[in-house]
Amino acid sequence: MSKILVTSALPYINGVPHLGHMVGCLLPSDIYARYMRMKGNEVLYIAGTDEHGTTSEVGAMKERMDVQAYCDMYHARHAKTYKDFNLSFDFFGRTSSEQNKEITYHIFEQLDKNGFIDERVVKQVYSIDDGMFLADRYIIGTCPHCGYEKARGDQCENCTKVLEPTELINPKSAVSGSTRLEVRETKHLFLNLPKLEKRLGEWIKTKEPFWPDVAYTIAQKWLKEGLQERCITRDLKWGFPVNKPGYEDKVFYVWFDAPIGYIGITKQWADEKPAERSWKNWWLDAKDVRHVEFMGKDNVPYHSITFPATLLGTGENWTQVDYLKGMSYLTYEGGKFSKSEKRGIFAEDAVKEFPADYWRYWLMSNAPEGSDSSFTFDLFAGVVNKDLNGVLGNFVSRVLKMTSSKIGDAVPAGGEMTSAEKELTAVLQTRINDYFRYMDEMEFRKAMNELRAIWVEGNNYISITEPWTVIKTDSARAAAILRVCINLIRIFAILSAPVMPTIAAVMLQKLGLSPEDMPSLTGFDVTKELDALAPGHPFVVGETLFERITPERVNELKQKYGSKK
Ligand code: B3M
Ligand code: ZN
Repeated sequence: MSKILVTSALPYINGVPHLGHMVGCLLPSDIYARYMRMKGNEVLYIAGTDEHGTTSEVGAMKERMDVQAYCDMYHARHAKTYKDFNLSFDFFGRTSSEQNKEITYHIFEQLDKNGFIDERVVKQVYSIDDGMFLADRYIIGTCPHCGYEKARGDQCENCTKVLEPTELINPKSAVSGSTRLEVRETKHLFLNLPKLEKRLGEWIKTKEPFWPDVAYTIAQKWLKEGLQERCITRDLKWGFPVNKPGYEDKVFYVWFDAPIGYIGITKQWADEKPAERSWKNWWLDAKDVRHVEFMGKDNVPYHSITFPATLLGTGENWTQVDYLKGMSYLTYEGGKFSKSEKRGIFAEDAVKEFPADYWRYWLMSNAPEGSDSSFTFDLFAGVVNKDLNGVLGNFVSRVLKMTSSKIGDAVPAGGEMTSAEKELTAVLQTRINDYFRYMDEMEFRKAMNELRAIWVEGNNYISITEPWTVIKTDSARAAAILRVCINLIRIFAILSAPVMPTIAAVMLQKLGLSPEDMPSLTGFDVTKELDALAPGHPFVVGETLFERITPERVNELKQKYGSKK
């Protein structure tokens, strides 16, 4: 058993998450956490809302709310959505918590003491019409590197290059659209990344075999371009006030305290039950912890460069990332998800239309790993109808109905096993091993493909053995076949549980079992598991597992959530 710390990028508090956010970090981290728990590991799965920065100040301003009240409201809304999506966080916290403030202050003090913090007078963009200094991301203009016209002042989301807002061509305020911007002088604190570059480079080398290409390539690109000092303070009100004399009226930059949030949120979790839980066991001198992080690819530089460097600069032994899973983007009906243009289905609406497990399975089967992938309602309906309804749902109802009507509502007794079962066992064991290997490697599309192939083996087996024909001449043999099939339902439920926990529980319930009865996935032996439900074990046929999505419904959904113009 190992200790695995699983973190998902902390979604910005402003606004509500859409399917792209779900598939980019929250969902894969949940599936991985559930899978690792089922293998018998000690897992701590942490996430929360990223609450500081201008995004919240501006969001609150737009909704005419006090920033704290605004964050409280959206935090609750995020938490509810993720609960509806069945995300199994051990704790869902907030970067604005007292615990995070305490740790942020500590880390800053260490960096300052060790000489990695520099004071600089900088020229910053002030918006005359907005009456405020504009945070980098609130200045929009053309990227000087790739020409993308909607680049933000902190980073170009098209070429992922990190920018200074003054580099933008034709800048304007994203708050008001005003171009009456002027550059004013203000004093700020900088993290001296160049001084940490060598240490960071050495640390990254130790991670090489464990980092998927996308993360490693992005980190290497940054190092090759040379690291720049990064400003870690801002002229804002909402945030942690800087704990250094002369800077009391400024706050830490959101990207300084957000990743520290993983630690702060772990402390929130520990503080709930201090007698049983320790945050330090996971974060400080915690040699036995493997830390796996999930995020969209635009977040990779902060997690592979800035945050690791921040932790290295403290001189303390913080848990660093061991594996970083970066995801590409999900498009919606051929374009971008856009709240302002009312295009795209948001997570809280998605679960009102269909059960969370439909989304979970679709999103992971089509995860944007390597390259972007595209969501359309046609594709979604196709997968629900074919894979879920046609393959898995159909197998379960066919087997249980046939057994119930021909033999009775219990696992049938008697009959001989033949070479068909031997072949089934061998094929399944190979496929299941592959499924586990892909899950271990976080290759989710491949894992889901394998999971579906495992369900298909059930249908193949029943087509080859034809229990409905056999029963007319050899009722004992038919009983043996159906006994194997009912045990397959249990196996399918167990294997599907990380991705479809609710459906898995319903399948188990039909067999009089609950998720607590599931065996560990470590050492999962098909021969043994095919014998788990003994003759006489009762079952209920119950409801069908999935609903079919009709073409009419697909059209309705396209109308409702926006489609290609
Ligand atoms: N809030 C960006 C995002 O939601 C940012 C991630 C922080 S992770 C510490 O994509
Ligand atoms: Zn660019």
